[in-house]
Amino acid sequence: MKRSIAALAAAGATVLGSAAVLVVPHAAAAAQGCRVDYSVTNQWQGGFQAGVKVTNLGDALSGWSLRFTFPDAGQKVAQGWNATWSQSGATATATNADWNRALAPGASTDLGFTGTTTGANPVPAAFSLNGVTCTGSTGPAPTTTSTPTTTGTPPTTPSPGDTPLAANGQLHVCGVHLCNEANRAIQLRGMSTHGLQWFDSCYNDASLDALAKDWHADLLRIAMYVQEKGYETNPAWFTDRVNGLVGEAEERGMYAVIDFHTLTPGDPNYNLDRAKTFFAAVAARNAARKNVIYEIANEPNGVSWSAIKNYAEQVIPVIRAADPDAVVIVGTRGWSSLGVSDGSSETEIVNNPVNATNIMYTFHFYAASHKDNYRSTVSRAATKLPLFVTEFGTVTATGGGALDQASTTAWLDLLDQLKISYANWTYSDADESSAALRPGTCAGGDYGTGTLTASGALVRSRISTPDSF
Ligand code: IDC
Repeated sequence: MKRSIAALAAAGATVLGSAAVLVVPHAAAAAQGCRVDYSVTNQWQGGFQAGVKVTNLGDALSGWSLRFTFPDAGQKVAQGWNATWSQSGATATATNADWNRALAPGASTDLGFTGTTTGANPVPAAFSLNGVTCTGSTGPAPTTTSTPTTTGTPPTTPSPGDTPLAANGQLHVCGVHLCNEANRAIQLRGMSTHGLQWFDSCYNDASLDALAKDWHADLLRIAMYVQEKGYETNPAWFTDRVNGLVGEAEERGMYAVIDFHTLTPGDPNYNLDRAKTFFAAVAARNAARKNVIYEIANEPNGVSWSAIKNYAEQVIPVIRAADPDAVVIVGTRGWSSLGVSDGSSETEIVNNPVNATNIMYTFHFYAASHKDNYRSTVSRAATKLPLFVTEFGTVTATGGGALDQASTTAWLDLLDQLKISYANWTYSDADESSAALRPGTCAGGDYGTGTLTASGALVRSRISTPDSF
């Protein structure tokens, strides 16, 4: 269901002409106008989710407030994002957040909310921006007959299944969080594979059973290197292996992050064509699965945020074309440090976000190398950006060195508090201290707790505690 409303109300002519004199009034009122694209993106018994795209068709705005009216006061905004939301009677108001305060002529910003409804059609009317009505329709007429039970397949309220996937179903981004089908903010905790080109033998029935049943992991991140003897050497094999592991995770009720593990070279655009080919294939294969999350570039480095954003805006549509509702995670500057390792910060993303919805941004840390200044960046950024720690280590950024238990604990406490999902590097028996399994484990085939390294034991003790879904 989509509704578009457009208006350009020229409030005060700016130019007056006569035969020979052109008069520009000194204090001409600003031209104002707006268009709203409102779509109900999901609906279920008693509730719905809506996306609201606001386009400024007038002069530049340095602050704005959007109002609209529901058909009756039975519809209520429950949780909104990318604006401050309030409601009085049937009228809802969304006021700009700090970072989307400025709207240049022609610029748009995407907001959204989840709402409750008593069953009537929840499409509102009478949109106005700063008091100026947004009128005229440019999109398909709204559906007026839909009810929660007749629009598509209503997502079932997850019954408290005994796996993370059964309990949560299809995930989506809600504000700065990852939410389950019931719109509850959740945190997923799990493990990352090592490079499949080197440690493929570590991912088998016994090891994945241990991960799901003994570790109680919610998540398997599938690290598919592109270079270093990875995907580029045999696209068919790697694509097939990734798809196979998505299925193995699904069978065990775990989510799967498909990690396009770019590292060297650091500019993801180097692999743009490969990424399009790969994601078109895996998104088509996994579109009907609810357990898939796409991570499009592991660790961009030596490259600007605008180059990363450009890459993301080309790869995301390829994924959406095949699998429209999956969450996509975008790597960040400076080895996915939100720019900090490059002397920058999250501000460049906040000011210039990727033009797409249902996305999150990657943050990575290695506990012995990245400490307080990185933690304060994450605390601050997490109020504005949806973050996902798709990779972290308990050791130094080389993947080796001593375990830093204090810093790891500080990090995981912070992520728990902020409900930020994470995966640990690595569920493998690599001969390096970041690996969770002792060297030789994968050849031996026993994945019991006796095979864990110090890092593995520490991370398992965190991951295996009950989830709060
Ligand atoms: C490291 C592996 C190491 C491998 C190297 C190759 O641990 O065995 O030889 O990659 O490139 C990252 C990367 C991740 C690194 C890891 C540790 O995403 O690929 O793995 N790390 O250096 N970012 C920060 C640290």
